[in-house]
Amino acid sequence: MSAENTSIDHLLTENRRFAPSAEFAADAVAGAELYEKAETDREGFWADQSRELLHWSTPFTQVLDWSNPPFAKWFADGALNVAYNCLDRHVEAGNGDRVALLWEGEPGDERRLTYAELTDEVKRLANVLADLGVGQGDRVAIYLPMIPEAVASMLAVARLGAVHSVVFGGFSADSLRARIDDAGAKLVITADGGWRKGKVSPLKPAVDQALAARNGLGEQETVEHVLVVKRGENEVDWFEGRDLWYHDVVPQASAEHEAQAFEAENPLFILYTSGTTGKPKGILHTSGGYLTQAAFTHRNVFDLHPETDVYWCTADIGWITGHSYVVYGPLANGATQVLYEGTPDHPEPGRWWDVIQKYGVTIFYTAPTAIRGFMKQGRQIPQARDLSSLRVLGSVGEPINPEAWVWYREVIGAGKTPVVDTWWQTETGAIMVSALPGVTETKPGSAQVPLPGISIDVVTDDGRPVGNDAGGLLVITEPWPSMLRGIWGDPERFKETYWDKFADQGYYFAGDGARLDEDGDIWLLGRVDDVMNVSGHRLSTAEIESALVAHEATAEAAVVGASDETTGQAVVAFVCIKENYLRAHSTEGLVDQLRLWVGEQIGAIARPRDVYIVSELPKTRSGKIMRRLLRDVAEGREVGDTQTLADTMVMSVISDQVAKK
Ligand code: 6R9
Repeated sequence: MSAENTSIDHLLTENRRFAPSAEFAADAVAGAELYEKAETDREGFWADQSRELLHWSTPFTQVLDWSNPPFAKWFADGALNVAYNCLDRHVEAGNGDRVALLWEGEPGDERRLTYAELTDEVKRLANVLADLGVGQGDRVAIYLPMIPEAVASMLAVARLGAVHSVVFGGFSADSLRARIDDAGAKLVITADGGWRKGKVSPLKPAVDQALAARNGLGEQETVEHVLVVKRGENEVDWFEGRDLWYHDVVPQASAEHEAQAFEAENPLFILYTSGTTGKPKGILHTSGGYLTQAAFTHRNVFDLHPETDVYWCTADIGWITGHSYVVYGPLANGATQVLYEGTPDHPEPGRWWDVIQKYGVTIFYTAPTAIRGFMKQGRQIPQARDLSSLRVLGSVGEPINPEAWVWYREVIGAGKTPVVDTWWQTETGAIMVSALPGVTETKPGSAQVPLPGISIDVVTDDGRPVGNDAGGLLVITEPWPSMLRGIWGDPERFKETYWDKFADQGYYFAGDGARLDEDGDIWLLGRVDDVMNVSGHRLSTAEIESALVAHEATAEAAVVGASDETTGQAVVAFVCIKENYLRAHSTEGLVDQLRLWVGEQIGAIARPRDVYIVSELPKTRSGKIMRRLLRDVAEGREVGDTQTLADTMVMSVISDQVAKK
């Protein structure tokens, strides 16, 4: 990155600071001594955490084996059972009556499962799976809505030492087929359908299609059985001999099942990342290191007090956040959590706030895109609910602009809850960069500091540290317990994608741009492919979006670099306007106002060439804005593949709105 990279300084002029209250700090799980301990002996620190947080059937004596980089082994001579750690041991410790899952279906139905009940369910299901031939190392695909059986399925597979591959319920039959084939899954666990936006969205038909011969592929060959949960009550086709109803086999199965210990590096799951190009990558995670870091981060970043907290992470189990912070972290820590099936705005925009009020949620973890969506609807909606139970708020998935961060704290957190912005990836398995809520003085918009035991730097393209007050590429400089162990079936691609770029230094390349401020705090600037170059100046999409969103009219903004004959790239912005603003103002002249505003906020170089006012932005099902598609519109090209969009219609609406201008 160039030294005259001054334009992104704008983000860093954010100077609001929020220190933890003395009251919060006094009762906080994590104190500053964690950093000192990790600093003195990094591996010893992780070994201590692992011993403290987990039950090892065979204690480990080795911590990290990095003799064959980039293939790491953690705690390799130890053995444990992941499901036992998430379930049985809490029951054995006398906490069987503690609620594990406070489940709410979208139509308003409810189920509460205690640790004892969830353990029982998982043991029965493990017996059923074992009878169907699932054993250590076998792959099981899970394609389910957000229902308790989804959590139970992941844990039952883990209990047998088998490997799950959860496929998000919004993915098509083709994507499901590709993932089942790549992993060579033996069994699929699905449901007839689940509730979304007030109606049943079918799942089983997509499984049937995925397994059938079509699109030039023969019949799928590795799947022997499909286990089907009844949820949507929709009609489904049935294949005798292959398909089984969950309710016909699981309640009848024995609830006796002794968990066998597996070695620490036994594979736990494969999770496919929605790759920007090409074939999805099957990110592989293993057991002991993954569970250690998932449990450690969940406990310390969210200040979990398992006896009293009610935790809610809104992520679907189809994403890494659902794996680490709905299933493994919270359950390993014996937390009580909300599991919600549906969409945030059904039957009306305040549904999430109703859920928080109803269950007295104390810790809430969601994505910036959701927060900006709520900002767009206006603060009256959350303010009509009692959210006073909340005491920690978390953010994940993309950079959170300071305006959204402050709104989150002020409106949702009553101006007093700590907000933790957590940076991590499917590949890292668990949170890597975040404030600790009882320790860190927080800065809106900055993910801030590596967690204890994690080594991060920001470097130039050739791997030299940029130092404070400069931008570059985010790298992880030392192996960490929950790191990916590879890409399923493709060790070469694993090396190429993450390790080749900084092979000399042995750094992991995350693919994110970042900047260190004068205190050395980390500001994430988006994927490096989202960094624009305008007249030789580097501009961050995140920075300009942040400026746009700071304008009173703007609810949400996406910025792309469109190729431009004279300047190389030009800034093109797509903005959604707040409903409240539209009620009171016309949009006449607003485009020019916004252009000037950005110029004022950042500098003339950042002023967008074009600003388009649109009603919605194209997002993936995990809520990431698909800038690639907006770039197509901005450059006047035919819009590319929209398959991974949550709403595939949105691009034709945007193209029309842009054409009308
Ligand atoms: C957990 C998750 C990973 C990518 C990552 C980065 C972006 C995630 C972020 C963030 C800025 C944060 N990202 N958290 N950027 N601040 N707090 O989202 O995993 O779906 O694999 O995405 O998301 O660009 O590289 P995944």
